[in-house]
Amino acid sequence: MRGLLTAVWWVLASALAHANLLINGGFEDPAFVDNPLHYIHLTGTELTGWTSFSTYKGTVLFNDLYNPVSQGLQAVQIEVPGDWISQTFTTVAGASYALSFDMMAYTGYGGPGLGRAPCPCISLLYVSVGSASAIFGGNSAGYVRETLFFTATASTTTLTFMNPSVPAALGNYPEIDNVSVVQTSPPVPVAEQLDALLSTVTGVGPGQSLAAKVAQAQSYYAVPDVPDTCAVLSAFVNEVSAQEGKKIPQVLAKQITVDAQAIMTTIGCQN
Ligand SMILES: [Ca+2]
Repeated sequence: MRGLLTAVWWVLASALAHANLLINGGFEDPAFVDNPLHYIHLTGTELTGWTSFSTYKGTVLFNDLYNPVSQGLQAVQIEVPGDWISQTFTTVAGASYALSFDMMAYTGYGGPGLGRAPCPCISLLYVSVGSASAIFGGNSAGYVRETLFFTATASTTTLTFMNPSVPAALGNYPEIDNVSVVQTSPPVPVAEQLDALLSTVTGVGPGQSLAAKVAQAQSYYAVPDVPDTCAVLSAFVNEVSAQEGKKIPQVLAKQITVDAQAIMTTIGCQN
């Protein structure tokens, strides 16, 4: 039975693998009637599927008479540092995903390359999704497809595109289009996640305390005794937090915390 369920899961997972989990990733809705500016400003939730935040006039939804779009008839520009758009979508904790999007910089400032004042014609975009975040650079030469891989840590995941607060010299407008999130692999079984966590923390921190806690969690989970598995993992996360930047390097501490919390989410620990 378990083999059959696994087989069914894999079929479902492969079907899911090609489905875009985002709504309106091409920014075609709402379609706007062209005007002399060839764009409109959107605030709040007018951009279907997305939430927008702006300290100025809003997210710029434009057509190709303003600047090129990479898909369909419209794309967005996040004009002011600190402004963002975001969308929350359904995920499976522990599953892996790929976020892809097309990005460029506004050509009105010249370019490609460094362009003319007030360029450089590079736009920067801060992207945050699931357990991953990164800053991408766009160029006014044209759209480049970017990809960020992430692992979901909960049943929903929020994607945010933000114009980072950078020096005005680098403040050209980031433009994005054709955004998609697809699942690339099903969740790793909890037993395998615990094995991986044990191997990551072996030799990390003071004594064998962290490794001992993971081994204890493995014993409880094998019973299965979920409440005690949760209690041990919770104590593990607290110990990592107490040692972060001391006996455990900060980056490693964050990583093993995310890994442990992903397991806790998957098995349904009540935080
Ligand atoms: Ca589009």
